Amino acid sequence: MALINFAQRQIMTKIVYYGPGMSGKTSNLEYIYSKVPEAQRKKMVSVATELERTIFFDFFPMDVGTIAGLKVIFQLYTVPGQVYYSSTRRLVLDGADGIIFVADSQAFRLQANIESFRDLYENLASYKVDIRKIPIIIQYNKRDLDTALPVSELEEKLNYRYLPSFEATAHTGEGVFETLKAVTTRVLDNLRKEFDRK
Ligand SMILES: Nc1nc2c(ncn2[C@@H]2O[C@H](COP(=O)(O)OP(=O)(O)OP(=O)(O)O)[C@@H](O)[C@H]2O)c(=O)[nH]1
Ligand SMILES: [Mg+2]
Repeated sequence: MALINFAQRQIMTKIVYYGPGMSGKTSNLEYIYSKVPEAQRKKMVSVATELERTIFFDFFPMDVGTIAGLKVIFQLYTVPGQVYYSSTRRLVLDGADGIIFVADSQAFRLQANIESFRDLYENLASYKVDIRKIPIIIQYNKRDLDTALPVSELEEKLNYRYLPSFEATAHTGEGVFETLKAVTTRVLDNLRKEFDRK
C-alpha cells in the first residue's frame, strides 16, 4: 500500500526482503546500499532489540521518473529470518508493495525455505493481501557454494506458483540489482495502473 505525500510530492513504496534465517537478506541490502550514490538514498536505519535487527533505508532510483508528477521512493526492508521472530516479520510485512523472497540454495536449507514461504503466505493472508496482485520475486541465493542445489530442483520444490526468479550471490553482489529491478518494475506497473483508474 503505497503512501502518497502531496506536500512533498512523493510516493513512498515498501519492498520487503523475506526468507529463512541467514539466507542473505541483509547482504542484499548492504550491497545495494554500498552501490547506490548518496544522492539516491537516505541513511540506513537499524532498529535493534536485544536479540534481533530490522534494517531499512530509502532508495530513490533516478531512472524511474515520476508518476502523476510524484517522485517514487522505495523503502527497502529486511526482516529477521529465524523462526522465532515471527511477530516482527509479520509487522514489517504490513503494507508491503512488493516482496523479494531470498531462498538459501544450500540443500540442507530446503526445508527452512519451504517453511519460510509458508510463513510468508500465512502472514500475507492475515493482512488479506491478494497474493495474485502483490509482486513476489524469488532470489536463489548462495549460488557460489558447492552445496547449492540445482536451480531446476529449487524451482520444482519452491516455485509452484511460477513466480519470476533470479540466481544470486549476494555477498559479491551478483544478481542483487537484477532481483531488485524485477520487483521495482512490477511495483511501478501496479502504481501506474492504480493512478490510471483514478
Ligand atoms: N557463500 C555465500 N554466503 C553468503 C551469500 N549471501 C550471504 N552470505 C553469508 O551468509 C550469512 C548470512 O547472511 P545475512 O545477509 O546476514 O543473512 P540474513 O538473511 O539477513 O539472516 P537473518 O537476518 O538472520 O535472517 C553471512 O555470513 C553472509 O556473508 C552468498 O551468496 N554466498
Ligand atoms: Mg538479516
